[in-house]
Amino acid sequence: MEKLITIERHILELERAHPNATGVFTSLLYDIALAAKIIARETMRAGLTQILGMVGRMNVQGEQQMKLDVFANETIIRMNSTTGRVAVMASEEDDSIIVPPQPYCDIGQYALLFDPLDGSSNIDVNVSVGTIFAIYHRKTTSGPGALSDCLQPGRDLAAAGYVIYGPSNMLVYTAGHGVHGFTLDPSLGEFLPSHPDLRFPEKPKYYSTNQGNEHFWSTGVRRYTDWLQGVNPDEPSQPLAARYVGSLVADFHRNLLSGGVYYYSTDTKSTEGKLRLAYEAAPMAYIAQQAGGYASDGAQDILDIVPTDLHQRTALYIGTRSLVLKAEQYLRRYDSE
Ligand code: FDP
Repeated sequence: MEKLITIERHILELERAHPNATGVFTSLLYDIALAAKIIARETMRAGLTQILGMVGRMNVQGEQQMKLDVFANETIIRMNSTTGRVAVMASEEDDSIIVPPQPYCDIGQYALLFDPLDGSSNIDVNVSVGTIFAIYHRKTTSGPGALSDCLQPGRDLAAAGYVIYGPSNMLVYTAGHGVHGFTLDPSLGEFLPSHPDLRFPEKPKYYSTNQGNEHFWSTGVRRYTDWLQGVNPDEPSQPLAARYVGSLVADFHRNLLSGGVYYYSTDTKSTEGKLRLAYEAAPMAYIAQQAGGYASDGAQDILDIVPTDLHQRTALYIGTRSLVLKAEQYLRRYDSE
């Protein structure tokens, strides 16, 4: 009979496989899972709140209703500020690093980077959104955590994951031993294992991109898209179906389960790309790699890029390995004069 365990037990059991583990890392993942439950609860309420017309007004306690992305951001920060596990944090919502108060910022061993509510424009229309997180060992050896602890290449990640708030809420994470998916059982309030050892399927089904940007794309990106659609006369291929939610977490998750590629290229309108390297592209790239996939900026492995700025943007091609390698091939062939 399959054993029934919670995410906390699962993390603990993985930790037992590492004799030198102190338990700090396990607790940090547990803190994130708890923050995810709180955000999931609020996300579910958000739809209702809007129907009842309360957003932007006072709630029953006389407080202003908080926007969900702000709520998610504050929840994760509060959950991790005084545990003594995190030396420094960085969020999509904050310009600078977030340093926990003394003595916690001194004793913390990890840097936690996150996008509290990715794809947030979807929230107003009741479509899936997500949280992305990245955990690094701190590099600084004493004192409070610093910016340099957050500017590490994805290859050095200790763990990464995402939470998807959708028809059901799921937490998917990797700590370097495969990718594990958990589904929140609302009646128990626990994440239960539902998708052990996730891997991209061999045969992909989908491509996901904002094709409204086509006029701004390079020749390489257009030819690559033709190839994905099976209409490139120079290179016949099996056409893939297009699916685009406009929330990286949701698009990635679907492609992880069904096979496919998500891409947001650089173009004449945004020469840097759109997605953020440190807390969007890098953690998702690590998950992709652990699931047998690949992520590239079109020329190199996302995991090799060392960020120089917290909010640095990048192009991103991510998903089934062969599809991402093909993107690199097309960009090399058509765009690298
Ligand atoms: P959003 O701006 O809504 O937070 O993180 C950036 C992101 O969402 C991705 O999640 C999403 O895939 C992409 O941007 C959507 O961008 P477009 O609206 O330009 O397609």
